[in-house]
Amino acid sequence: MSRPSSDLASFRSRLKTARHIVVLTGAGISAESGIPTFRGAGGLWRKYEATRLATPQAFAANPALVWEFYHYRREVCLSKEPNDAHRAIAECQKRLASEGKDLTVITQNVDDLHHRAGTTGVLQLHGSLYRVRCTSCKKVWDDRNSPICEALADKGAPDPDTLDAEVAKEDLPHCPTCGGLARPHIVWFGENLDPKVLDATQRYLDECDLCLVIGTSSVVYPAAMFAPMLAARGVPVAEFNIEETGATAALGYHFAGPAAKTVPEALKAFESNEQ
Ligand code: BJW
Ligand code: ZN
Repeated sequence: MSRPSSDLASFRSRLKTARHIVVLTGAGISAESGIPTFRGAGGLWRKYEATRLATPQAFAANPALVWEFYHYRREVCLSKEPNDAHRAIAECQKRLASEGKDLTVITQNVDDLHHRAGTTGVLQLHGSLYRVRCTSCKKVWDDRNSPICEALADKGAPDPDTLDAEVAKEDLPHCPTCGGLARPHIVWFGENLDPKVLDATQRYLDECDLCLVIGTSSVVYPAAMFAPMLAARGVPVAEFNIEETGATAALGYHFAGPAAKTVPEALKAFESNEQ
Protein backbone atom coordinates (compact mmCIF):
# COMPACT_ATOMS: atom_id res chain seq x y z
CA MET A 1 0.00 0.00 0.00
CA SER A 2 1.39 3.48 -0.89
CA ARG A 3 2.15 5.97 1.88
CA PRO A 4 -0.48 8.65 2.53
CA SER A 5 0.26 11.96 0.84
CA SER A 6 0.99 15.20 2.70
CA ASP A 7 0.48 17.31 -0.43
CA LEU A 8 -1.64 20.25 0.68
CA ALA A 9 -2.27 21.48 -2.88
CA SER A 10 -3.69 18.11 -3.86
CA PHE A 11 -5.92 18.06 -0.75
CA ARG A 12 -7.14 21.60 -1.52
CA SER A 13 -8.14 20.65 -5.04
CA ARG A 14 -10.22 17.76 -3.61
CA LEU A 15 -11.79 20.20 -1.19
CA LYS A 16 -12.72 22.53 -4.02
CA THR A 17 -14.76 19.94 -5.85
CA ALA A 18 -16.24 18.01 -2.89
CA ARG A 19 -19.96 18.52 -2.21
CA HIS A 20 -20.57 16.42 0.91
CA ILE A 21 -17.77 16.67 3.43
CA VAL A 22 -17.65 14.71 6.68
CA VAL A 23 -15.34 15.79 9.52
CA LEU A 24 -14.70 13.07 12.12
CA THR A 25 -13.15 14.39 15.31
CA GLY A 26 -11.65 13.06 18.53
CA ALA A 27 -10.06 14.40 21.69
CA GLY A 28 -6.93 15.70 19.90
CA ILE A 29 -8.89 18.56 18.29
CA SER A 30 -9.60 19.96 21.77
CA ALA A 31 -6.07 19.37 23.13
CA GLU A 32 -4.98 22.91 22.29
CA SER A 33 -8.02 24.27 24.12
CA GLY A 34 -6.45 22.70 27.23
CA ILE A 35 -8.70 19.66 27.47
CA PRO A 36 -6.85 16.40 28.22
CA THR A 37 -7.05 13.56 25.68
CA PHE A 38 -7.55 9.94 26.78
CA ARG A 39 -4.55 7.93 25.64
CA GLY A 40 -1.61 10.24 24.92
CA ALA A 41 0.81 11.82 27.41
CA GLY A 42 -1.31 13.38 30.19
CA GLY A 43 -4.32 11.39 28.92
CA LEU A 44 -7.18 10.53 31.27
CA TRP A 45 -6.88 6.78 30.71
CA ARG A 46 -3.18 6.95 31.58
CA LYS A 47 -4.10 8.35 35.00
CA TYR A 48 -7.43 6.63 35.66
CA GLU A 49 -8.60 3.09 35.09
CA ALA A 50 -11.38 3.47 32.48
CA THR A 51 -13.32 0.46 33.76
CA ARG A 52 -13.69 2.13 37.20
CA LEU A 53 -15.18 5.33 35.71
CA ALA A 54 -16.60 4.89 32.21
CA THR A 55 -18.72 1.73 32.30
CA PRO A 56 -22.32 1.11 33.42
CA GLN A 57 -20.90 -1.35 35.99
CA ALA A 58 -18.74 1.41 37.48
CA PHE A 59 -21.77 3.68 37.83
CA ALA A 60 -23.86 0.92 39.44
CA ALA A 61 -21.05 0.14 41.90
CA ASN A 62 -20.16 3.73 42.81
CA PRO A 63 -22.32 6.49 41.31
CA ALA A 64 -20.72 9.15 43.55
CA LEU A 65 -17.25 8.39 42.18
CA VAL A 66 -18.45 8.48 38.57
CA TRP A 67 -20.34 11.75 39.20
CA GLU A 68 -17.24 13.30 40.81
CA PHE A 69 -15.25 12.40 37.68
CA TYR A 70 -17.85 13.83 35.29
CA HIS A 71 -18.50 16.90 37.46
CA TYR A 72 -14.75 17.62 37.31
CA ARG A 73 -14.69 17.15 33.52
CA ARG A 74 -17.75 19.44 33.13
CA GLU A 75 -16.04 22.18 35.14
CA VAL A 76 -12.77 21.88 33.18
CA CYS A 77 -14.49 22.06 29.78
CA LEU A 78 -16.71 24.98 30.84
CA SER A 79 -13.55 26.95 31.59
CA LYS A 80 -12.08 26.29 28.10
CA GLU A 81 -12.77 27.84 24.70
CA PRO A 82 -12.96 26.45 21.15
CA ASN A 83 -9.63 26.78 19.32
CA ASP A 84 -8.70 27.74 15.74
CA ALA A 85 -9.45 24.22 14.46
CA HIS A 86 -13.04 24.24 15.81
CA ARG A 87 -13.52 27.76 14.44
CA ALA A 88 -12.09 27.00 10.99
CA ILE A 89 -14.49 24.05 10.64
CA ALA A 90 -17.48 26.20 11.67
CA GLU A 91 -16.50 28.91 9.18
CA CYS A 92 -15.97 26.37 6.41
CA GLN A 93 -19.40 24.84 7.08
CA LYS A 94 -21.03 28.26 6.70
CA ARG A 95 -19.19 29.00 3.48
CA LEU A 96 -20.00 25.62 1.94
CA ALA A 97 -23.67 26.01 2.83
CA SER A 98 -23.75 29.29 0.87
CA GLU A 99 -22.47 27.31 -2.14
CA GLY A 100 -25.12 24.58 -1.77
CA LYS A 101 -22.59 22.10 -0.33
CA ASP A 102 -22.51 20.57 3.11
CA LEU A 103 -20.06 19.79 5.89
CA THR A 104 -21.12 17.53 8.77
CA VAL A 105 -19.16 17.13 11.98
CA ILE A 106 -19.34 13.69 13.57
CA THR A 107 -17.53 13.85 16.87
CA GLN A 108 -16.53 11.42 19.60
CA ASN A 109 -16.02 14.40 21.90
CA VAL A 110 -18.38 15.23 24.75
CA ASP A 111 -17.03 18.76 25.36
CA ASP A 112 -19.54 20.68 23.15
CA LEU A 113 -16.71 22.82 21.69
CA HIS A 114 -17.90 22.32 18.08
CA HIS A 115 -21.33 23.71 19.04
CA ARG A 116 -19.73 26.56 20.92
CA ALA A 117 -17.60 27.40 17.83
CA GLY A 118 -20.84 27.74 15.82
CA THR A 119 -20.97 24.45 13.90
CA THR A 120 -24.56 23.28 13.41
CA GLY A 121 -25.98 19.76 13.18
CA VAL A 122 -23.08 18.16 15.08
CA LEU A 123 -23.52 14.41 15.64
CA GLN A 124 -22.19 13.50 19.09
CA LEU A 125 -21.42 9.79 18.95
CA HIS A 126 -20.54 9.48 22.66
CA GLY A 127 -23.06 11.97 24.11
CA SER A 128 -22.33 15.20 25.96
CA LEU A 129 -21.01 16.27 29.34
CA TYR A 130 -23.91 18.74 29.45
CA ARG A 131 -26.75 16.25 29.02
CA VAL A 132 -28.13 14.09 31.81
CA ARG A 133 -30.38 11.03 31.77
CA CYS A 134 -32.68 9.52 34.40
CA THR A 135 -31.78 5.92 35.23
CA SER A 136 -35.47 5.23 36.05
CA CYS A 137 -37.74 6.95 33.50
CA LYS A 138 -34.94 7.52 30.87
CA LYS A 139 -35.84 11.22 30.43
CA VAL A 140 -32.90 13.15 28.91
CA TRP A 141 -32.28 16.85 29.60
CA ASP A 142 -29.66 19.59 29.15
CA ASP A 143 -27.84 20.81 32.24
CA ARG A 144 -25.08 23.41 32.03
CA ASN A 145 -25.21 24.37 35.72
CA SER A 146 -21.92 24.82 37.53
CA PRO A 147 -21.82 22.86 39.76
CA ILE A 148 -24.47 20.40 38.63
CA CYS A 149 -25.49 19.96 42.30
CA GLU A 150 -24.44 21.58 45.56
CA ALA A 151 -22.87 18.44 47.01
CA LEU A 152 -20.32 18.37 44.15
CA ALA A 153 -19.34 22.06 44.51
CA ASP A 154 -15.59 22.53 45.04
CA LYS A 155 -14.84 18.86 44.46
CA GLY A 156 -11.68 18.46 42.42
CA ALA A 157 -10.70 15.46 40.34
CA PRO A 158 -11.05 12.08 42.08
CA ASP A 159 -7.77 10.80 43.55
CA PRO A 160 -6.58 8.19 40.99
CA ASP A 161 -4.88 6.11 43.71
CA THR A 162 -7.77 5.75 46.14
CA LEU A 163 -10.77 6.51 43.87
CA ASP A 164 -12.63 7.42 47.07
CA ALA A 165 -15.96 9.25 46.80
CA GLU A 166 -17.57 11.12 49.66
CA VAL A 167 -20.89 12.39 48.32
CA ALA A 168 -23.99 10.53 49.54
CA LYS A 169 -26.13 8.99 46.78
CA GLU A 170 -29.20 11.07 47.77
CA ASP A 171 -27.19 14.28 47.22
CA LEU A 172 -26.26 13.39 43.62
CA PRO A 173 -28.28 14.80 40.66
CA HIS A 174 -31.82 13.40 40.47
CA CYS A 175 -34.59 13.46 37.86
CA PRO A 176 -36.92 16.49 38.11
CA THR A 177 -39.83 14.35 36.85
CA CYS A 178 -39.69 11.04 38.76
CA GLY A 179 -36.95 11.60 41.35
CA GLY A 180 -34.79 8.71 40.02
CA LEU A 181 -30.99 8.86 40.10
CA ALA A 182 -29.58 10.79 37.13
CA ARG A 183 -26.45 9.79 35.19
CA PRO A 184 -24.28 11.55 32.60
CA HIS A 185 -25.74 11.16 29.06
CA ILE A 186 -22.46 9.65 27.90
CA VAL A 187 -21.80 6.42 25.99
CA TRP A 188 -19.62 4.27 28.23
CA PHE A 189 -17.63 1.18 27.22
CA GLY A 190 -19.92 -1.76 26.50
CA GLU A 191 -22.92 0.52 25.82
CA ASN A 192 -24.54 0.87 22.44
CA LEU A 193 -24.44 4.18 20.64
CA ASP A 194 -27.79 5.94 20.14
CA PRO A 195 -29.36 4.21 17.08
CA LYS A 196 -30.71 7.57 15.80
CA VAL A 197 -27.23 9.10 15.90
CA LEU A 198 -25.78 5.99 14.25
CA ASP A 199 -28.43 6.03 11.49
CA ALA A 200 -27.75 9.69 10.76
CA THR A 201 -24.00 9.00 10.78
CA GLN A 202 -24.46 6.20 8.27
CA ARG A 203 -26.47 8.46 5.95
CA TYR A 204 -23.75 11.14 5.96
CA LEU A 205 -21.01 8.54 5.46
CA ASP A 206 -22.95 7.03 2.53
CA GLU A 207 -23.07 10.30 0.60
CA CYS A 208 -19.70 11.68 1.73
CA ASP A 209 -17.18 12.50 -1.03
CA LEU A 210 -14.38 13.86 1.18
CA CYS A 211 -13.52 13.13 4.79
CA LEU A 212 -11.26 14.81 7.34
CA VAL A 213 -10.38 12.75 10.42
CA ILE A 214 -8.92 14.94 13.13
CA GLY A 215 -7.28 14.16 16.49
CA THR A 216 -8.43 10.62 17.12
CA SER A 217 -6.31 7.57 17.95
CA SER A 218 -8.85 5.50 15.93
CA VAL A 219 -8.96 2.71 18.51
CA VAL A 220 -12.52 2.99 19.85
CA TYR A 221 -15.29 1.27 17.90
CA PRO A 222 -17.49 1.80 16.06
CA ALA A 223 -16.01 5.28 15.30
CA ALA A 224 -12.60 3.76 14.49
CA MET A 225 -13.93 1.99 11.41
CA PHE A 226 -15.61 4.97 9.71
CA ALA A 227 -12.54 6.53 8.03
CA PRO A 228 -10.98 3.22 6.87
CA MET A 229 -14.41 2.19 5.47
CA LEU A 230 -14.66 5.41 3.46
CA ALA A 231 -11.11 5.00 2.19
CA ALA A 232 -11.89 1.42 1.12
CA ARG A 233 -14.82 2.83 -0.90
CA GLY A 234 -12.39 5.19 -2.68
CA VAL A 235 -13.35 8.37 -0.81
CA PRO A 236 -10.35 10.65 -0.18
CA VAL A 237 -9.69 10.75 3.58
CA ALA A 238 -7.25 13.19 5.19
CA GLU A 239 -5.95 12.55 8.69
CA PHE A 240 -4.81 15.49 10.86
CA ASN A 241 -2.88 14.27 13.89
CA ILE A 242 0.36 14.91 15.76
CA GLU A 243 1.28 11.27 15.16
CA GLU A 244 0.41 8.34 12.90
CA THR A 245 -2.37 6.01 14.03
CA GLY A 246 -3.46 2.47 13.23
CA ALA A 247 -5.65 3.97 10.46
CA THR A 248 -2.98 6.15 8.78
CA ALA A 249 -1.71 3.57 6.29
CA ALA A 250 -5.23 3.05 4.89
CA LEU A 251 -5.86 6.78 4.29
CA GLY A 252 -5.08 9.06 1.34
CA TYR A 253 -3.56 12.02 3.20
CA HIS A 254 -1.81 12.54 6.54
CA PHE A 255 -1.07 16.06 7.83
CA ALA A 256 1.23 15.93 10.83
CA GLY A 257 1.03 18.61 13.50
CA PRO A 258 -1.30 20.24 15.99
CA ALA A 259 -4.84 20.52 14.65
CA ALA A 260 -5.20 24.19 15.59
CA LYS A 261 -2.47 24.90 13.04
CA THR A 262 -2.93 22.27 10.33
CA VAL A 263 -6.74 22.40 10.02
CA PRO A 264 -7.12 26.19 9.55
CA GLU A 265 -4.21 26.07 7.09
CA ALA A 266 -5.92 23.41 5.01
CA LEU A 267 -9.36 25.06 5.10
CA LYS A 268 -8.18 28.68 4.79
CA ALA A 269 -6.28 27.91 1.61
CA PHE A 270 -9.51 26.45 0.28
CA GLU A 271 -11.30 29.76 0.91
CA SER A 272 -8.65 31.89 -0.83
CA ASN A 273 -8.58 29.45 -3.79
CA GLU A 274 -12.27 30.07 -4.28
CA GLN A 275 -11.92 33.84 -4.66
C1 BJW B 1 -3.72 15.56 18.39
C2 BJW B 1 -3.36 16.63 19.18
C3 BJW B 1 -3.37 17.85 18.54
C4 BJW B 1 -3.28 14.97 20.44
N1 BJW B 1 -3.71 17.93 17.25
N2 BJW B 1 -4.05 15.65 17.13
C5 BJW B 1 -14.66 -4.14 18.21
C6 BJW B 1 -15.79 -3.70 17.52
C7 BJW B 1 -16.78 -2.97 18.18
C8 BJW B 1 -16.65 -2.66 19.52
C9 BJW B 1 -15.54 -3.09 20.20
C10 BJW B 1 -14.57 -3.83 19.56
N3 BJW B 1 -13.61 -4.13 20.45
C11 BJW B 1 -13.97 -3.60 21.64
C12 BJW B 1 -15.13 -2.95 21.51
C13 BJW B 1 -15.84 -2.22 22.59
C14 BJW B 1 -15.41 -0.79 22.80
C15 BJW B 1 -14.08 -0.45 22.15
O1 BJW B 1 -14.02 0.06 21.06
N4 BJW B 1 -12.99 -0.66 22.85
C16 BJW B 1 -11.67 -0.34 22.31
C17 BJW B 1 -10.80 0.31 23.38
C18 BJW B 1 -11.07 -1.58 21.69
N5 BJW B 1 -16.45 0.08 22.26
C19 BJW B 1 -17.56 0.31 22.94
O2 BJW B 1 -17.77 -0.21 24.02
C20 BJW B 1 -18.56 1.25 22.30
N6 BJW B 1 -19.82 0.61 22.26
C21 BJW B 1 -20.04 -0.44 21.46
O3 BJW B 1 -19.20 -0.84 20.68
O4 BJW B 1 -21.28 -1.01 21.62
C22 BJW B 1 -21.46 -2.31 21.09
C23 BJW B 1 -20.93 -3.30 22.13
C24 BJW B 1 -21.70 -3.54 23.23
C25 BJW B 1 -21.19 -4.44 24.20
C26 BJW B 1 -19.93 -5.03 24.05
C27 BJW B 1 -19.14 -4.72 22.93
C28 BJW B 1 -19.66 -3.85 21.95
C29 BJW B 1 -18.71 2.50 23.16
C30 BJW B 1 -17.45 3.30 23.20
C31 BJW B 1 -17.60 4.44 24.19
C32 BJW B 1 -16.31 5.23 24.34
N7 BJW B 1 -16.41 6.05 25.44
C33 BJW B 1 -15.30 6.95 25.76
C34 BJW B 1 -15.50 7.55 27.18
C35 BJW B 1 -16.81 8.24 27.35
C36 BJW B 1 -16.72 9.69 27.05
C37 BJW B 1 -16.02 10.48 28.12
O5 BJW B 1 -16.06 10.14 29.30
O6 BJW B 1 -15.42 11.47 27.75
O7 BJW B 1 -15.20 7.96 24.75
S1 BJW B 1 -13.70 6.19 25.76
C38 BJW B 1 -12.85 7.56 25.10
O8 BJW B 1 -12.27 7.12 23.86
C39 BJW B 1 -13.92 8.61 24.77
C40 BJW B 1 -13.48 9.03 23.38
O9 BJW B 1 -14.57 9.60 22.68
C41 BJW B 1 -12.96 7.76 22.77
C42 BJW B 1 -12.03 7.96 21.62
O10 BJW B 1 -10.85 8.59 22.01
P1 BJW B 1 -10.16 9.64 21.04
O11 BJW B 1 -11.03 10.79 20.82
O12 BJW B 1 -9.63 8.97 19.85
O13 BJW B 1 -8.96 10.18 22.00
P2 BJW B 1 -7.50 9.54 22.25
O14 BJW B 1 -6.97 10.15 23.48
O15 BJW B 1 -7.53 8.07 22.17
O16 BJW B 1 -6.64 10.04 21.00
C43 BJW B 1 -6.31 11.39 20.82
C44 BJW B 1 -5.62 11.52 19.47
O17 BJW B 1 -5.39 12.89 19.24
C45 BJW B 1 -4.26 10.81 19.41
O18 BJW B 1 -4.17 10.11 18.18
C46 BJW B 1 -3.25 11.95 19.45
O19 BJW B 1 -2.07 11.67 18.71
C47 BJW B 1 -4.04 13.07 18.83
N8 BJW B 1 -3.67 14.40 19.26
N9 BJW B 1 -3.09 16.16 20.48
C48 BJW B 1 -4.03 16.76 16.58
N10 BJW B 1 -3.00 18.98 19.22
ZN1 ZN C 1 -37.02 10.12 35.84
